[in-house]
Amino acid sequence: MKKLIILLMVMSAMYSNAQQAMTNIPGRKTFSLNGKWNYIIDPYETGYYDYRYQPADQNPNPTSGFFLDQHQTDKSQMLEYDFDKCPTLMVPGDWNSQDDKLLYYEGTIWYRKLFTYKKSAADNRVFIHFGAANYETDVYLNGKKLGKHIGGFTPFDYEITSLLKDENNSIVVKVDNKRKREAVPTLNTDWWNYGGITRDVDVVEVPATFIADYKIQLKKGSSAEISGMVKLDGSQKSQSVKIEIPEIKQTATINTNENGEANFSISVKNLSLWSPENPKLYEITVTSATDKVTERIGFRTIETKGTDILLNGKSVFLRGICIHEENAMRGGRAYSREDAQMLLGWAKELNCNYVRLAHYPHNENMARVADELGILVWEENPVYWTILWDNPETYANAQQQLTDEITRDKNRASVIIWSMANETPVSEARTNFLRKLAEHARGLDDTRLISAALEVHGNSNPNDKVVEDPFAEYVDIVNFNEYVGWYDGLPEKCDRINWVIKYNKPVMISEFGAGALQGLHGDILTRWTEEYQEDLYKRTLPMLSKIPQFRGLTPWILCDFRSPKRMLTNIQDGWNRKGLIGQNGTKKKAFYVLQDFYKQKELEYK
Ligand code: GCB
Repeated sequence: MKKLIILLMVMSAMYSNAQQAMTNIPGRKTFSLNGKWNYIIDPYETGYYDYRYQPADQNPNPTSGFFLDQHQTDKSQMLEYDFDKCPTLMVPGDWNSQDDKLLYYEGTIWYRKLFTYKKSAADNRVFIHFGAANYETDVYLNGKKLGKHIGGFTPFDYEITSLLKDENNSIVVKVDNKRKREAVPTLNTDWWNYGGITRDVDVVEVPATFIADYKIQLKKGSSAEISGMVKLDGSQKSQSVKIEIPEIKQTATINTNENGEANFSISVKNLSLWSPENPKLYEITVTSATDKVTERIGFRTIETKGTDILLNGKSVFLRGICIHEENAMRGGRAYSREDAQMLLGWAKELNCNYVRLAHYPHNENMARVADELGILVWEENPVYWTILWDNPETYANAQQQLTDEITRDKNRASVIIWSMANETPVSEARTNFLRKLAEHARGLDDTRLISAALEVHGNSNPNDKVVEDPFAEYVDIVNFNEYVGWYDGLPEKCDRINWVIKYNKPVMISEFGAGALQGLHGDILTRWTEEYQEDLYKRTLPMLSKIPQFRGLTPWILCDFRSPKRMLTNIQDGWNRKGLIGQNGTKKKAFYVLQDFYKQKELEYK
């Protein structure tokens, strides 16, 4: 027992020595550190380990280590690095797409940026906030370690109030994207392992006691009561806090306890509910004696009843598409509002009311733009394929990433589903792992639905497709991936399939698809042609429509995306070609098949 407690303490220190990132960065006073950062490629981690392989930053008075950002002070001094002379990488941005020699790089790169920041009030506090960096990140300010963060897709921040100098601050960040067996995701994925500081970096200034977090959503099962919590951080924890929705003239005033926390509830009448047809957002202000934040939040209910999905009490069909966090035309990670507008704009053009953000938490702009455009969202934890189910550290890491994702996006009306995992092989250890994650997610947020992308199996009848998985008991919506006509026979096989799905729950298809090189034409039996892909879509949609509980789908995938597993010369060339849109932004024929199907579904569910 004692051992277990120590292990849990060590693990929580590993994954959370960055404190819980504060919520609503766009609503704060920020100073952007985006732009050019000097960098050193360090495959042997010479800037970190000495020649006895001892980490320099574990020495209380380190004399070496790139994080010290030293400069030669006299001509005889021996110093083997100099950030001032180094080339630069743009932040945010993966390193792979910025320099040809980094395309396949997996290892450590050191980033350094100099900045001057003056606080606007003496007792204010200052943090440095990272939207994400992939995968392990060590952060240092003025030679002092702020902490280590593990996980490539979630935000983290560190307080820098006491380390900040009046000018010439040096922030050094060591980012290591080496894949590891015990990591989340693990070694094997069908997407590019983009490394680097992939999202925004901001200096954030807040009052000495500030509003660190809040949840403001309709209470589960109600469209007449908004409820949630507020959390303050700082020495003045007990304060009176006001939550206001000026447009409907509603206010709640609450007192935070000695931990800085309080729950609240506001009765509301005639709220205009958020939906794809009416993406209404209300301006909300949270005001304490010392701080004030504003944010636009929408309110909607989402639940399942039997085999139906009810949005604001009305049955919906989720017309979706899978999306990777990638801008195909740049061939790199997507990160900006413009990227989100482009990707979600294409989804809109496809007549989607829903997207699956695969296979990890995407940048914050996605859910914010989805809120504005009226697109429902599935967010996913990077528990993909063959995670180490028995390893407690792997579980702790997965749970931390899920926590951070939920913490960041819990006020987004667009987000309706937390997905635990993708295509994981059934075993007792895996099901326990996913069940624990699902319970954890429900504990943090009981207002949304839980799902996972499951798999399909056969039985003695060659035309039967069976969905049966012990984890299906724990989800609200049964989702599965199927590739009939691509990995499993030819598209004509779709015409013969019988579905065996016993769950009395809504069923959605989280993936199906076929590879096609945009612009390659031929007959419907020729692989990689647009016609093959188009035919597969034409046959798959009626096949899926035979499932009585069919309530939505997210075909694989909106755009072609880079994958080191896809190396067929002159066809794939390092890209997974299952996109409905090619690498240059041109739509393939199947795009229009799905667009028509969604038009009909929209009318059917009006
Ligand atoms: C899948 C995976 C997805 C792959 C896709 C494919 O089942 O979930 O990550 O990219 O198949 O293209 O094979």
